[in-house]
Amino acid sequence: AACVLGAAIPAHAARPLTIGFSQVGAESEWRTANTASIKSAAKQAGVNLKFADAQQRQENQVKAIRSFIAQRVDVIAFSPVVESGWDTVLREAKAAKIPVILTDRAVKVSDPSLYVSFIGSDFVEEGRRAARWLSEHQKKNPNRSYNIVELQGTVGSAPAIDRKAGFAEVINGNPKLKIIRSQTGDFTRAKGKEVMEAFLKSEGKNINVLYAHNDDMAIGAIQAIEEAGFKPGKDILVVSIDGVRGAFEAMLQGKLNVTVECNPLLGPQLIQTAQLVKAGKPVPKRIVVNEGVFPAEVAAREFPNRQY
Ligand code: GYE
Repeated sequence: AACVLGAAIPAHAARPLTIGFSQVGAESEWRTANTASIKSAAKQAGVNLKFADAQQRQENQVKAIRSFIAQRVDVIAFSPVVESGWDTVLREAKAAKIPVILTDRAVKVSDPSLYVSFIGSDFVEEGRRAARWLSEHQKKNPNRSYNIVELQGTVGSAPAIDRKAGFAEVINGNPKLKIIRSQTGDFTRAKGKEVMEAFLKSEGKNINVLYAHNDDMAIGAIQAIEEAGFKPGKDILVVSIDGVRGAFEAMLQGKLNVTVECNPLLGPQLIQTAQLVKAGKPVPKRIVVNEGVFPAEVAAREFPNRQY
């Protein structure tokens, strides 16, 4: 572009970077924090962000990506609701020479060159961490057996598949830890409560542990446990993942035993990666987020430091 007023502004600096971002939805506290992080990082960097909410539906994400291609955005980023079924639309983006960055959730594609980078957590490790906490607890009560009910995340999503696998990997060798029921609660409070009610109806006192793939489902389930006349955190141990504010509040009330951290504040890394990609610089194919584990004993100390 020509410099009309004579100031020496290079052409690339005159035009802000445009990113099209397709978000999963607004299903959880985690997701709300993730969306806020991406929007604020974009704003701070002067990036033009086109944001689309897919309401947990893959077809909406495919439509959004196609519209970003039609609008010729500089970079497409998205958090894929499920792992499979992306080959066609990602090939369309590649043909249009628009680089794609995955955030939060991974995809299964035949050709890894269909995206430039994946920024997100190690969900298998999160599942292992949840199970390790439970194994430690069981070791302190060596004569007891624990029947576990599992609330899975969205069917076909990377965090549901991986958190299930990581947890199973750790408990499998231990005959005292057994999953007796496992069903999806779609990562929401309402579904978590509903499915826990069904578990309680059929299994009642047999349930010793709830493992929820996210805090929101655990929080919904805690309500169901209380309504059924049991004490969450005591009669039924509650183990979950994310580390959101609501989980810390539940721990402080003695209703949740542990949350494994999954950091949603991916905005700054996403924007930075998009800027590097646009500038033609190399970026790592996989960027893993650092995370911790918070048992209820440390909740009071950690609570003031929480940013989401
Ligand atoms: O754990 C859950 C959310 O993909 C890591 O999605 C994310 C998960 C998160 O709805 O709360």
